Amino acid sequence: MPFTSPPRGGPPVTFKGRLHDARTATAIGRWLGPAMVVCFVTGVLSHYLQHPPVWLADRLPSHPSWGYRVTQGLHVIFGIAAIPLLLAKLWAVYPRLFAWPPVRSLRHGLERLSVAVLVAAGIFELFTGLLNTFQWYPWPFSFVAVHYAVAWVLVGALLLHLAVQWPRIRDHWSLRSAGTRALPAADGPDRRQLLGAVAAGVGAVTLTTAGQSVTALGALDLFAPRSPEHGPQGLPVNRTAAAAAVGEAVLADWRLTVDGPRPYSLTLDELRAMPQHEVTLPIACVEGWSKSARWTGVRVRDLLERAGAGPGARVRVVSLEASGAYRVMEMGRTYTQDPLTLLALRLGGEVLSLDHGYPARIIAPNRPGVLQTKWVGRLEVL
Ligand SMILES: Nc1nc2c(c(=O)[nH]1)N[C@H]1C(S)=C(S)[C@@H](COP(=O)(O)O)O[C@H]1N2
Ligand SMILES: [Mo]
Repeated sequence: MPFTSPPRGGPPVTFKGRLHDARTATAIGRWLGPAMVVCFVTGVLSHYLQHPPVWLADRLPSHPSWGYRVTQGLHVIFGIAAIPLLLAKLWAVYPRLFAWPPVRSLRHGLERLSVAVLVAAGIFELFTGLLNTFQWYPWPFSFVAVHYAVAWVLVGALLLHLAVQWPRIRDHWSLRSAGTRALPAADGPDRRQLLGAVAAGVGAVTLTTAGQSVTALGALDLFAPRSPEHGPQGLPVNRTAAAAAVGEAVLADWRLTVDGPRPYSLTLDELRAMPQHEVTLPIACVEGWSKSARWTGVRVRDLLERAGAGPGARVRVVSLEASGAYRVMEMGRTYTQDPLTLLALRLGGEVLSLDHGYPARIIAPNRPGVLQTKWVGRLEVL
């Protein structure tokens, strides 16, 4: 009798097609796995640049100045590429996810549990990461802390999965190896078409979003949430002065206060009278967009020296913003000593616009955008 429901408790469907076999799953996995590894490594790096433990804070490298731009660019590029890969992978293996009976033995049960964790953590990371690039946080927890914690769960589940599936992965790794274990001698057009379609999908999402950090691909940047070209003075803005409630009232009688062994304060004109330096450094937002720009201002090193700080000094930078996650930032000695680290007053030759941090903002090499504090009011030598 065709088209009847399967008997209660029986397998809903039996899949024989090669698109759902271990070889297809492996072929997709060997792209998805490395993408996840790139995301994990660059993500951990980003985490330590933003939240260094005490022993690391003074050792973070301020070079190469474009380092964070590249690693965070890769984080978001590979994260976006992993989305079609994960969907394809889930599609290839879904008959196994509904295997019947659900648990055959303790070992089988544990295996399935680890896959459940892997799938859940993978979907969670890609979903929250993608929404973060749109600055959309429709959840009640802190994105940064939870995205970071789940990354460790994901990488643990991935290692376990690789270990459990190792025999199958080994047998199917190379699509050319005909194999000895009852594999089809050559791959038919169906699998090649599927993998071709997946590759095309990955290529399409990558090419149409990578332009937010890869300048050469800027013209193809159709879907990235930020275009590096749009914004005052040719640079995007994440948090505007209006959103940060920094306006004329806050800026009236602005002075830069520097606390240290010999505290002092300066008006904007006095700051402008100090030796000015020009640097070309990128803003590299954790959300993936980045853009290089030309900044002019006073070296942080000079400002700290003037306050009587020694060469190993660290600094706390406080913004005029009344509240906000990035109001206060600390900087270790590698950054404070770097001649490229400025309290910038100008951008692209013009006075900083209010949205870019007027009257003064931090710009430092090899640092996440969140630490390039705008509307600076006070420096404290630590
Ligand atoms: N005071 C303050 N500074 C800040 C922020 C902020 O919210 N408050 N946002 C940061 C973030 S997330 C980025 S990416 C850069 C962006 O700088 P831009 O707006 O000049 O491009 O500023 C940083 N500086
Ligand atoms: Mo950012």
